[in-house]
Amino acid sequence: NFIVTVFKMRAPGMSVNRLPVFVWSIVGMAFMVVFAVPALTVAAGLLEADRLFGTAFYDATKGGSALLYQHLFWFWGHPEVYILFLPAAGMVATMIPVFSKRRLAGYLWVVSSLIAIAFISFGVWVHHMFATGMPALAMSFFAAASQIIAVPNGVLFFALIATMWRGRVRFTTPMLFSLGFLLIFLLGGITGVMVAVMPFDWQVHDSYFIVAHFHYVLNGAVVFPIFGAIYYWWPKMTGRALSEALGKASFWVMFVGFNVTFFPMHILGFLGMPRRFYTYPRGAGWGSLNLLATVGGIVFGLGTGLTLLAVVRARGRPVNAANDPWGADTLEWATTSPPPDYNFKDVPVVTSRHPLWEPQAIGATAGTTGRDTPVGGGLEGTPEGHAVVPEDTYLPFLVAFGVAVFFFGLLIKAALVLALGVGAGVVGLVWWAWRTEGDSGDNGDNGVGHGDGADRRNT
Ligand code: HEM
Ligand SMILES: [Cu+2]
Repeated sequence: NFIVTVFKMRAPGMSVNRLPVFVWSIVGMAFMVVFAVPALTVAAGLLEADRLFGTAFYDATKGGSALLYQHLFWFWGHPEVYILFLPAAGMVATMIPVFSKRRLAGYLWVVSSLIAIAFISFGVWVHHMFATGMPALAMSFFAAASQIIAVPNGVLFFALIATMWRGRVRFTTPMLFSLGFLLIFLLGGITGVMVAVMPFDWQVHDSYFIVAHFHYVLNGAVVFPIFGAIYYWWPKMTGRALSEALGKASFWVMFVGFNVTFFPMHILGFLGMPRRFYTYPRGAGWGSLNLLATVGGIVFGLGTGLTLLAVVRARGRPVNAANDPWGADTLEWATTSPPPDYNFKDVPVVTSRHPLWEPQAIGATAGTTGRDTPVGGGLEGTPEGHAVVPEDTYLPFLVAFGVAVFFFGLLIKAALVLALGVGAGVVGLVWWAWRTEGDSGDNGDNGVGHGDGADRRNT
């Protein structure tokens, strides 16, 4: 969906070098999902076969290999962490320029780095298996690739710092969360490069050091940007701004709580505390740091609670957010807050990477009608025609529900439940495909820009 939308349904003039960085990050993420998730599907499929049909893909006693499972799992698992990270980086690279009142420094470099990260992250999965006793030479390639990924990350970092350096920074809530991202991801990235070094990893593997690493990257580099993005886009999504006072308080409480919780875990790892145990022996010397982490966890929870409070309080407010409350540059801020279902009555014509900072840069095509939308792509975003977007439907939910029931049936080994799941899934899928086919009709190849939309209306 994301890939087709970005490749084929861009506004006229939205050439690839004018695409917002956030959109680039979504494209990178979507391609990674396409290539990474099949490995997980296969891993789960073979596991099910071992469980149900007595095959022995993973059972070493019958000639299988447990390592095969790890390879398949981490071939998905490592790209997955960057699947989470890429959109978050895109959010930060969107917000920092807006609150620095300056174009993103090195747009081309940032976009190339995001794409490079997407590629490289498929060549590092064995760094999760350094302790499995594979040949050191084989593993060293993966160690090198893991360290190389710090290069595009560094480019991203310096571009963001340069943007702030040359700009006038406004410390709004989204900006604070973005700065929190920079600080926390820096530490998480450094511990990442540390564990990418095999001899170091052998010391800390499966210890709390790893728990510290992945919370610094996941929480710092994904959760903080998402919180910032909630404050940033909430007025656009709902027409109601969130309280800046609560937002800033939420940030500071979360930031302090986060570090108090997870920083001590680095030290606990060095002290030898293993991960994946719910308890530890009295007298191991880990007590006070764990107590500190517990207190920090409560503080962090309170901090997220402040954002929840901001969201609840905003619900009672009138819908009066301005179209572009932050003075941002990208197109979503050109329409009303919240946008109408169709986003724009007249699809904008784009002539700049920062259309709202150069108002003369927005033109408008003829209005579209009904569920009709222009189709355009290629490098230049050239209009090619138009397409009719299908009506909203709950059918994908039915398909997902069927799939979930199917897997539940496998889990409890109940054939009837399994069959019901397949039934619901297949019915949903066929029905969905059928009506999508009917919706688009055969008028997808008419030209665009006729002005009078009647000839393009879906009847
Ligand atoms: C500078 C880039 C990074 C490098 C070099 C790196 C390296 C590593 C290595 C070598 C491990 C395995 C440690 C072990 O189990 O002994 C690991 C674990 C992990 N990393 Fe990273 N990492 C990086 C960035 C990230 C990011 C951005 C995320 C998420 C957004 C992430 C999430 C995780 C997670 C969840 C684990 C633990 C997996 C498990 O349960 O065993 N890492 N990382
Ligand atoms: Cu990894």
